[in-house]
Amino acid sequence: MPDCIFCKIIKGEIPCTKVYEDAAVFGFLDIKPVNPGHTLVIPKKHYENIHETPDELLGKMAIVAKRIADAILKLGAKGINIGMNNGAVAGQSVFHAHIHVMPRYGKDSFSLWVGKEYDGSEREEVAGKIKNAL
Ligand code: DGP
Repeated sequence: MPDCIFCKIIKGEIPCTKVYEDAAVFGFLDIKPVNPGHTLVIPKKHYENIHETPDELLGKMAIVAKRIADAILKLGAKGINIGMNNGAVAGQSVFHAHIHVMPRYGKDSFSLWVGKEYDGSEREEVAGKIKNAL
């Protein structure tokens, strides 16, 4: 994709700090890390999000994300958040699929969502709809 920042990074047209590369998957440090070591794992081929990414490739990305998370833990992180934003409304700002691997140390600016309550039969209804849509 000519205008994609991450495609340009893979092609070497934009510099990055690479931590991993194989035939299909690329890993590099996020320019705005939650904490040092925050890594983005991306497919070399352009897919916009999780929905477009073929299952086998997504599996390879997940395995690389786990390996990087294992390495970061060995270096002293106390935990790891793995995240993927899909769609602008979900916070995706770069539309080339990527998994965030985020080291956690206990004190940082990262905040998790606050859950809300279901109304009446809503929980069963939504579960039924999801099961039917699978
Ligand atoms: P998201 O909001 O999930 O689409 O995350 C995109 C991430 O990409 C964001 O945390 C910042 C990072 N990012 C954006 N542009 C660049 C870049 O040019 N280089 C690097 N290393 N990271 C970038």
